[in-house]
Amino acid sequence: MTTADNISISPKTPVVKRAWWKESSVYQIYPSSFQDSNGDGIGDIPGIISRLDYFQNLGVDIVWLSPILKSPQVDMGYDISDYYDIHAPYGTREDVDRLIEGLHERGIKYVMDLVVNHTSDQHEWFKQSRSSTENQYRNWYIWRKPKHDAEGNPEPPNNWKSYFGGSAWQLDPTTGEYYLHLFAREQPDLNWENPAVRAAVHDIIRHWLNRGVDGFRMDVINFISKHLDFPDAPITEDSSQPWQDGSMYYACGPRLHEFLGEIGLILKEYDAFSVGEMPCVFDPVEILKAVGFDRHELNMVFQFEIVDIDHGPGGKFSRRKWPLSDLKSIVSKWQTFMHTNEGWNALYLENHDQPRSISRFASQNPEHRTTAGKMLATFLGFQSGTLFIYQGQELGMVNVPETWAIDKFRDIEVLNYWKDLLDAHPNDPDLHNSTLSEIRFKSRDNARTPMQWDSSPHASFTSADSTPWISVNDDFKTWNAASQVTNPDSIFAYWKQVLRLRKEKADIFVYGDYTLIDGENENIFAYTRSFGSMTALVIANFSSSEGNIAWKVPDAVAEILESGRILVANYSDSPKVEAQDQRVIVRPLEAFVAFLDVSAV
Ligand code: ISL
Ligand code: CA
Repeated sequence: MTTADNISISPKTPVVKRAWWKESSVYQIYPSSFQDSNGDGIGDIPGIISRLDYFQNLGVDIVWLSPILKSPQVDMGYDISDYYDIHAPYGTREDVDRLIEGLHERGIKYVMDLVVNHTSDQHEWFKQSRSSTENQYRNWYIWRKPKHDAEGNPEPPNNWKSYFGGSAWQLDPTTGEYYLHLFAREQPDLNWENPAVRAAVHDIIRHWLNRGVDGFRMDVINFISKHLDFPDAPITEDSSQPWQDGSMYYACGPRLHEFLGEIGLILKEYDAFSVGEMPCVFDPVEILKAVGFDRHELNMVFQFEIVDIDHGPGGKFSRRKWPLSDLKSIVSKWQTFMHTNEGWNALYLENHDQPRSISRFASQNPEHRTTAGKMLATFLGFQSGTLFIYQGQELGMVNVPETWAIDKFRDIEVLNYWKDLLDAHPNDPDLHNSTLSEIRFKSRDNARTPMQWDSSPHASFTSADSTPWISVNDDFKTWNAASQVTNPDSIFAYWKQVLRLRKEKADIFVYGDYTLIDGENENIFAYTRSFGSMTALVIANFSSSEGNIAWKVPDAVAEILESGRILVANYSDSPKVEAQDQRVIVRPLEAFVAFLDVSAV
């Protein structure tokens, strides 16, 4: 079957093509929160260099750093003012050279965050652009004339909302026109229609590849091609709000694949790694256009369907209770589709924009926390795709404490949201309290608290007498790397095992196919991976409160449980299989992988 854009959707599974980037696992570092080396309370590149052996010990193949380029840090470096210089508190270009060298010596690749949907408003291009309608950089950004209300006051050209509150358009007094900013007003969107902009981006890509970078994570890369008529968004949210979600007019826009194809040509020359971030798109056919093996655009994409699963009617800071069967449909949809159609998945539950996975998807209750961390590692780590681990996830770090008041938070998204709430509802303490608890649950700052290295002051993220830019989580005395790295029962040790198994059994865990088992069960997520004579059964019990579950083993997998062996398990004794009536007793949050190779029996 062939659809528009020459994407062929295959009715049967082809043999999955091999590639080094499919067999790799990636560790994401948030530079400001990883390791401070000079006592200013901000993580830095020399700090990362001092921890190089940690990555090797864990067993990852690639390290990705969130942005380290020069930036006024309105959005933690996702607002870049110079693509060729390093944010001074993080270090120098020479520090980056040393980092790359140290990683390469250990056989680890370096992936850089490429933020080119927008720049900082302090970038020289934007300063020029805003200075006059005649400036040669004017057309590097997206400028539109105002609309006017009945009194003749200027109004934004359309009703799109910005991700960080208010309209996505900002009136610039110098020329009386509006510019588009899908994120903060200090993050103007670049105009990719302009070939000079694309050439400048290509130069940046080549520059860093030539300097030793092995690939890129591309920030909101599906937003770079907009519908140029800028239509009003339909009213899909609270209709009293003037600003609405315009993503249907800027996500995966008309020229996206032309632009990605141009970038892909450069990446191919260097055999570089690439993962694109693509919010607002849930149709795998859309994403296959970028990640189809022979399309030569991107290796893989971060889609948002799992991490948006608990967004309620009021958006991210409202809750939605989701049944496990929803997660099963989402996972199975992407697993099967990419496998059948020569695409590829990026597997993740955490990153710098998401709350901690144990708090969000399982239970951070102390009695369950270790088991929960291992269960999620099992659930995610044996799926088909390239695996991403976010700093601290390998230690079972959790969300910020319930005691955090709003003054502890640092993220522009949350602070703007809070300010808008206070403006709209100044005298509603109940609403303030309930919102604060949503913020504690979902805020991006949950992922941004400093790495917990050991039980010394500030968890050794920074020196004892300095103040970290954001508070260390209260639980660091118990939950830290020092207590886990040498403990064979730790979450860290478990992740190590998962990573090792993916390597040792790449045929099945990287290239094998995926089948969901018992799709209706609302507690146990079970799937198989298989390749040739091998089958692995992956079981993950998401429930912590149902007690032991006597799981009727489906016929399709009974043999694996009876004759197979356990590769990895999060309870110290083996799973309890009662062979007579084909039941297995699955304990709270229990997870394991059973493996059978019939050619070896
Ligand atoms: O976390 C979000 C807001 O709730 C997401 O919508 C997020 O804004 C989206 O995933 C895009 O994220 C990326 O681009 C942003 C930056 O703030 C994020 O940190 C980055 O990952 C703008 O550059
Ligand atoms: Ca520092």
